[in-house]
Formats: sequence, C-alpha cells, structure tokens
Amino acid sequence: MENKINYRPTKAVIDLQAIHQNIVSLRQHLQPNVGIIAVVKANAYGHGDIEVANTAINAGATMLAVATPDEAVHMREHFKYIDILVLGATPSSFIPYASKENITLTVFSEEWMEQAKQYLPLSNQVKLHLKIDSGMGRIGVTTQEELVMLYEAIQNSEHFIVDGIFTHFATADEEDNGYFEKQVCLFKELLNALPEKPRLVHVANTATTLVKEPSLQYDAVRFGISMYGLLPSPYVGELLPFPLKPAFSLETQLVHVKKLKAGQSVGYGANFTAEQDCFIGTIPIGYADGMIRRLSGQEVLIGGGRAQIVGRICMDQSMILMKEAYNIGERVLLIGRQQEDEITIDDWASKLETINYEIPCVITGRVPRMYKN
Ligand code: PMH
Repeated sequence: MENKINYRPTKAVIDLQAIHQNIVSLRQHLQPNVGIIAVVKANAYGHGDIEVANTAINAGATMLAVATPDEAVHMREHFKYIDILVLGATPSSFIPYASKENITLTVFSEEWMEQAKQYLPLSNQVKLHLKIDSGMGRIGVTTQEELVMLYEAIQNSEHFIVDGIFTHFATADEEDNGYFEKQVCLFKELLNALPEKPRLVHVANTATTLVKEPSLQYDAVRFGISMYGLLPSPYVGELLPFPLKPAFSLETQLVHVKKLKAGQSVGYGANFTAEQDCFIGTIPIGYADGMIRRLSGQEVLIGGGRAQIVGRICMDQSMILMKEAYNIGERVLLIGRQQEDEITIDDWASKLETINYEIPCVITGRVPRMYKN
C-alpha cells in the first residue's frame, strides 16, 4: 500500500511482516480446523486497520472483528468478501446496511430484536452472533432463559440467522484459574441449553488460546494483542510457546539543538533546570500526538545511546537532554529498536501504569502510520 507524504518527520512505523509472522506462529498453535478471527477494532489497536486486516487475511484469518458498525463499514469498503463481525452493540438502524453488505452483528437482548422489526421490510437476512455474558459484565445474556428466548425469537424470524455464539473472559491472562473456570462453566451450561450448536462457537482471546485448555478454541479464536506482537500479560509471556515480534515503532527527528548553560531552564513551568552545561534537543512530538505529559522522564534512543525527555511535554513538541550536540535531522526513536537497545510499548505502559494495549491506541491520528512490508 502507498504511504502518503508527510512533512513532519514524526511517524509510527508498522512492521507488517512481523504481524504476518506472528499470525503464522499463532496458527501453528491451533487445533485442526480452528478459524482465526482477526480483531482489528480501534484501527487495529492503533496499527492501521486496513493494512493489518489485509496482512491478517493473507496470513490465514477467516473473519475480521470490529467494535462498532462504523468500523465495519470502513472494513467492508476495503474488503468485499471476508466475514466481518461487530463485537459491540449496534443500533437497529444499521440492519439494512448489515443485510446488504453481509455484516454479522452481535445480539444480546430481545428488546433489540423488537426494535429491529421496524427495519425488517428493508432487509433480506442478517447473520447474528449471540453474546453470553459469562462474567465479564459488559454485554450479553446471563441466564439460560434469556438465551433460549433470544434464540427462539431469532429462529422465528425469517430475517435473522443464528450464525454464532460467543463470550469473553475477564481473567484469561492471569495465573489463578478460579474466575476463568466459573466463566467457562457458565458458558458451557448456556451453550448446552440450545437445541442446536450454532455454526461458529468462539470464546478464546489471545491468552485463552495460548495458555488454556485447547478445546476452548472451539470453531474459531479471536486474536488481538498477539497479532501485534505484544503479550496480554507477563504470565502469558512465561508460558509463550514461541516468540512474538512487536510491530509498532514510533520515531521522529531532531528539529533543533541548543546548548543550555547551568541554571537555565526549559519548558512550561520551567521545571527542568540544567545543573551543568548541557545539550537540549527539541523533537516535534507532544501530547496531542498521544505522548502525554506523564511520559516526561521517559528515555528515547538517539545516536546509538539514550536521552531523557526533560521538562513538561508540550502539545506538539518536547525536549530531550543529550550527551552531545547531535545534528538536526538525527533520528530519535521513542518506541523501537536501535542496535542492541530497545524501548518497548511495555516500557511506556509501565511508566504510565497502564497496559500495553492502551499505548498504540492512544497515539493519535495526527501521527501517520507508515508500513514496512
Ligand atoms: N474478543 C473480544 C470480545 C475483545 O473485546 C477482545 C479485546 C478480543 C477478543 C481480543 O483480545 P486480545 O487482544 O487479548 O487477544 N478487547 C479488549 C478491550 O475491550 N479492552 O482491551 C482489550
């Protein structure tokens, strides 16, 4: 795919080959005939949904999963034939589009089925996946009665098809199996209450697929974080049967270099003051790019070594403390590998006391995603 021209040197570089290789490795871990649902919601966790979906399909994904109907529309505009599942709630006004463009929707309430009726004359058929809330507490039916009533309501309508059923686990990435087992039990109990097993049963996210009972792979698994080369948790990392390669890096270049004399300060609040003469570099990335102010103090890679972000991060620019006066245009890696040294998404996540999932998602749309094949 063509990379568009950007004049600012700040960019996220996405290694599509790494994503391809990760999926190939993950695929080898699957039971025979288990499909791969590539979770490309939220712009493929910030990596770029079209390019990631294209890579995932080439690597063997059998379905794409998105969070919202709008994401499904975006996907369908680029991929005509692959099955697309909307994992989240969809307003019933989306039914005509879903029917026309073969988008599979998640259903979890009879109320929705009722509302949907007004759109039925417009549409032919819509494929639905039943969502069971087995303990995540987000969306889904929680009892056998609810599930069976919903199932029957769908079966009784000529406009809907029960194509699948799924649930999502809250603690699959943790060592303690207690809560996980409870969720599995409830899911199985509800699944068994149906007169017939839907075509596609899927419950496993990355962690479930990699470290839990293989029978939980059912008909398909939903891979998100692992495709991107990241681990759902350190615990899953300990048990990981093969290496994953991170696909996301973030870089920019020096746009200004100056000598700061001892006692001089930089940034809003003037809260960094040089203790001795030093070199300060300015980089064109700031909190409006998703590099939020709490990342002040984080290190970057430059010229074969490291430098620290000093002073408050501004909206569009930040300053780094350098050992020497590098040239304007010198490459600055915020996330990625430089020779033997690496700053990872997990480093940012621990600095921000959050999870790795969040980091590429919050790098804003102002940062172009460039693709390396
Ligand atoms: N299936 C559903 C329903 C999900 O919500 C997610 C991730 C996945 C599969 C993929 O999980 P994985 O990335 O661990 O493989 N959803 C989210 C979320 O809502 N917040 O963080 C991750």
